[in-house]
Amino acid sequence: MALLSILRYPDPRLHNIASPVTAFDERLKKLVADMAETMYDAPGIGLAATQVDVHEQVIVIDVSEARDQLQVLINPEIIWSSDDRQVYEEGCLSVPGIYDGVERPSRVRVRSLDVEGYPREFDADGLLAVCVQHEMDHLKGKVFVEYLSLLKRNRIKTKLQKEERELKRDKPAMAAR
Ligand code: K1U
Ligand code: ZN
Repeated sequence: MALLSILRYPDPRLHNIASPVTAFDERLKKLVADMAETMYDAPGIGLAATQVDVHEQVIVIDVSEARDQLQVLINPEIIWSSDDRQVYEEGCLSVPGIYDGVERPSRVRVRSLDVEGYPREFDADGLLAVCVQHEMDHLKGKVFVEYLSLLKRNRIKTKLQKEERELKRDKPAMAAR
C-alpha cells in the first residue's frame, strides 16, 4: 500500500469531473487500498479519488469512532434526499485548517457499487449523510468552500496560497508532494 498526495485548494484539478469506473480489477483494488491508507493517515473520515488526482468515481469513508468500518463507494448516486436539512461544520483534507457550516439534506439514500462491482443501497443520516454528500461533490468537481460567500472563499484562497508559498520556501520537498 502507499500514501497518496492530496491536492490542495485552489488546485484547478479539484474541479475535474470524475468518470464512472468500468473495470473492477486489481488496479481499482490497489487504488481503494491506497486511498483508505491515505484517509486513515491524514486523518480524515472520507476521501474522494479526485483529491488524489484520480478522476474516477471512487470514494472511501469511515465515520466510526473505532475507525474500523471502511465503506467503499464506486459510481455512487443519491437516489433520494430528505426535504429537511441540517447545517454541519465541515472540513476538507484539500482545504487544511478551514472549517465552516454547510447546509445539506439531513438524510439521503445512496446507490453504489462495491469494489467487486456488486450493487448496494443504503440510507445515511447524521455525519455519514454529510460525508457522503461532501465526497460526492468532490467527484463533481465541487469543493465545500463553494457553498460559502465569495468573500470567505477569496480569504481562504489567499490564506492557502500564502501557506503554499511559505511551504515551497521553507520545505521544498514537502511542497512538491
Ligand atoms: O477531504 C475530505 O473530503 C475529508 C473530510 C470529510 C468531511 C469532514 C467533515 C464534514 C464533511 C466531510 C475530512 O475528513 S476533514 C477531517 C475531519 O473532519 C476529521 C478527521 C478525523 C476525525 C474526525 C474528523
Ligand atoms: Zn473534502
